[in-house]
Amino acid sequence: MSVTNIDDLDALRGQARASLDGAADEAAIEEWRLTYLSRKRGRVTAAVDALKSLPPTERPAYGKRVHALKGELEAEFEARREALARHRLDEMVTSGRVDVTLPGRSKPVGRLHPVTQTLRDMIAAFAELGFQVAEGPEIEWDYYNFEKLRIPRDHPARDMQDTFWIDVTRPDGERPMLLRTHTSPNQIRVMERQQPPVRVVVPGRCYRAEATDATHEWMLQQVEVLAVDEGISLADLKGTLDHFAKRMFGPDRRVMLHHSYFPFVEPGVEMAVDCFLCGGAGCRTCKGTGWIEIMGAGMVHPEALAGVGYDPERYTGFAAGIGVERIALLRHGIDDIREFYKNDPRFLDQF
Ligand code: FA5
Repeated sequence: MSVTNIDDLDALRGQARASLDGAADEAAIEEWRLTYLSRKRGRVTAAVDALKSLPPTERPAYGKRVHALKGELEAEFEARREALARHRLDEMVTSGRVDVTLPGRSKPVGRLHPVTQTLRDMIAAFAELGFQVAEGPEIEWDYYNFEKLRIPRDHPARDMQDTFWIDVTRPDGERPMLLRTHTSPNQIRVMERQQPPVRVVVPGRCYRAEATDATHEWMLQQVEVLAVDEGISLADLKGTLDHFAKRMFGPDRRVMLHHSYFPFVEPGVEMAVDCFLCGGAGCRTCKGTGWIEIMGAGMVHPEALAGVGYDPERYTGFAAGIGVERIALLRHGIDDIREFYKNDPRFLDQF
């Protein structure tokens, strides 16, 4: 509609103001500006241009009104644009606002597994006495796991440590490997590598085909202890294990050393700690004995020393194999070893 008189200007003003009021965002008011105020196709611009084609008598009144209208709409447009920009800023500030009075959201922090914590404390107790840490393979030769430890193929001691076997074909014939049943093969591995004096601890996982119960798992961790030198005696073994037990359980815990049999030591002993649950009276966890066995130990057998080229007339040594989970059970008063590897955070979070 081309505007040529004052009434048309009033109608144009009404439409322009109504549609500016309805423009809800910055894109809409830009569209409005193009419609009414753009230099090329704006309707108000056209109304100003129409001035030239009016008879001279009408021009003054029309001209005054059309310029006033243009000025008014330009001012309204600016005001509306500013209001919308302010509104957008307010919204950004409000939506991004942080309520500092709300409690913070804590992130869960992981920690070491209780068995790992115990293992580290065990190693620290031996490090204080000058022992170094060594490691050996979890998949082991029958040769190191049994034969060099004086447990030949037909020896009944193998029955106590049944495990998972792997047959490996080598150029020199078939040789069985297995998941090691204890850390003791590292006695041989360490002695083969070095000459006395030896003072090492060897931590690691072991595997047994075990009917599991409250104190037996099919995977267990041990720490092997080995000291070989001139003049080492059973008193050194006792003194070392005593230091270890006091360090782990404090001075008040009762510890018992009694005779036992392992083919690779002579004499052999076992160390037990009084049951934390029943205080020695006998319960399910200690199988009614009042004691929980924590390690096997003994004086390294002279034949084992000779087997690695050590002179058994000159050197003597002691060795021990300590169950890490058993120590953790006793320290924390846990009544079932199987809790450790269920990986239930409700259990693990307590340590
Ligand atoms: C041995 O493994 C010998 N190698 C220990 C040894 C080393 C003797 C050096 C002499 C010299 P034994 O099978 O008793 O022994 O295991 C040693 C310790 O490992 C046990 O006292 C116990 O603490 C832990 N242990 C053994 N079997 C399991 C099992 N199934 N679950 C959890 N802990 C176990």
